[in-house]
Amino acid sequence: MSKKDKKNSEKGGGKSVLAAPTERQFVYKLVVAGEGGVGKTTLIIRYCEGIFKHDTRTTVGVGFASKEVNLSEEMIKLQIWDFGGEERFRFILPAYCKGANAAILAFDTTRFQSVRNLPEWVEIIRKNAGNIPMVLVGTKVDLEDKRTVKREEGEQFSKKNGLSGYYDVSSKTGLNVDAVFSKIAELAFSQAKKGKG
Ligand SMILES: Nc1nc2c(ncn2[C@@H]2O[C@H](COP(=O)(O)OP(=O)(O)OP(=O)(O)O)[C@@H](O)[C@H]2O)c(=O)[nH]1
Ligand SMILES: [Mg+2]
Repeated sequence: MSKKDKKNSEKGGGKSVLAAPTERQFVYKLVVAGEGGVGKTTLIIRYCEGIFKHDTRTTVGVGFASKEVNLSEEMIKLQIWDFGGEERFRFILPAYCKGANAAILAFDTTRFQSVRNLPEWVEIIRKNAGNIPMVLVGTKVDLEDKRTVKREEGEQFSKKNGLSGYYDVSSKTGLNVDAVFSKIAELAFSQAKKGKG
């Protein structure tokens, strides 16, 4: 909020102070990052539309979605930026990190290489968005037979890199999908409050 807006809102927007207060809404920018094919777009679709889409296409550049979350009586709108994980899009991502309030970092629990590359993603985000809250997710846990990365390894990476937690997720079964985004909304909200105080 600009100084002028703040002053106006304190004065009741310069109009009648008797006007009924409108519902407050907090808008936060969330970026979702991680290697190509780990399931970022599928996770976002599962969260926003409640469906498992098995035939997503590679995200070309960056995708966008948004959803409102109700967090203990506050309306929070998440603007979700879905990063194309393929190497060829890497150069445009720093610009999209700017102003982000929180991040979801994803790797594929069936593909060890996607964990190896996590430090690069942490760096891209920290360098361009600062020290924002970040949650790590290990995707596709419904594919139990193919799993090569254990939950403990995700938890360890999260701790070691100062992230705000780890979740096993499945966009197929829906496991932890809502929980991850609720956690992100909560973290972005409390971080913003801290910044103001
Ligand atoms: N079984 C299973 N498959 C999944 C899950 N999540 C994603 N997939 C599959 O993984 C493939 C890649 O998913 P995407 O969501 O397109 O991956 P992405 O991370 O957005 O990839 P980029 O856009 O290239 O960065 C798709 O075929 C999905 O159906 C899951 O939870 N379970
Ligand atoms: Mg995608």
